[in-house]
Amino acid sequence: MNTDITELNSHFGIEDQVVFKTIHDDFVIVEINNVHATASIALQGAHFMSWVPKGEEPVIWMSQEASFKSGKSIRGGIPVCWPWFGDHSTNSSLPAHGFARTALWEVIQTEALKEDATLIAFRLIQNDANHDGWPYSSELEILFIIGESLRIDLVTRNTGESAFTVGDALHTYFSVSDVRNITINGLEDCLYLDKVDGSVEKKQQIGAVRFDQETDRIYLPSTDDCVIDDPGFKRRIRISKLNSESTVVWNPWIEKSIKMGDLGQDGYLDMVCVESANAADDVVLLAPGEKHHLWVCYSVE
Ligand code: TA6
Repeated sequence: MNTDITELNSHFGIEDQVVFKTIHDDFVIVEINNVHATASIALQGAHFMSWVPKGEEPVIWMSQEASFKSGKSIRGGIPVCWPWFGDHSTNSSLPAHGFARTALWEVIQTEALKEDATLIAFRLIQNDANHDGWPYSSELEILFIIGESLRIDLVTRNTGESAFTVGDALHTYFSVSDVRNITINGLEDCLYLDKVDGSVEKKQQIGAVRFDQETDRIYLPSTDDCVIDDPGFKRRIRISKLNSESTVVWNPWIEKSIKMGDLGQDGYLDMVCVESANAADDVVLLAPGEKHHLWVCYSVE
């Protein structure tokens, strides 16, 4: 696996636009800088960590207490949940949200696009360690286009001889002025599983989603754009998606934040997760040779 900074920069670097470096001693990241925005992505998990459109507040939230240690998930950014969402269906000792977000990925492409945007793509490095709970032949790639918007394409391929069912999500932490003062539109009347009270009966969303307590919901089916309306930052963040019928909305609130310990002092006030997923009944069956694209576009209005 190529983590040599010099080699990465010589093969994939683009002068002043795509630069690889290490942080916290040995954590390899890539920094992107173009006319539209700056961004940063860790090689571990192909974990998108920051996106700051020029002249905007950061759109993606990163915890002040996030740790950048090999094999440990990063609190914030856009964790890639794959090949399952939440707990593994039969073996709860396996990592929640799968292994992709803590595994090493390799860079496969970088390109300066004509609309002054930057493309960068990664592939998950499959190895024996990855096969605990996932005895299948598969390939996972992710492509980011950082421009006026942020476009992401998570592509799962079945490269084996047997069908498999895959769950995934872009577990995106959005930065907000104060979660108590925002609303999420686009989920009105949708049914949802409420994980806070054990997801027994489906509930129905009445009006926009507001936050005054721990919120952990899987809206299903939900295919419309979601819009985070944030009067404090005087902006709206639009979340468009394709090939996903489940949307997860999460804020840990006070007690859970304290238990989790890595959201920072009152960090829960500054973030909300709106996750475009294939979760619960929305998991995807792939026959040999088939592929699935989970696609999102984030834009600021
Ligand atoms: O997507 C919401 C959720 O499943 C919550 O239940 C909470 O566990 C959150 O993900 C964070 O999970 P993590 O494994 O990153 O701590």
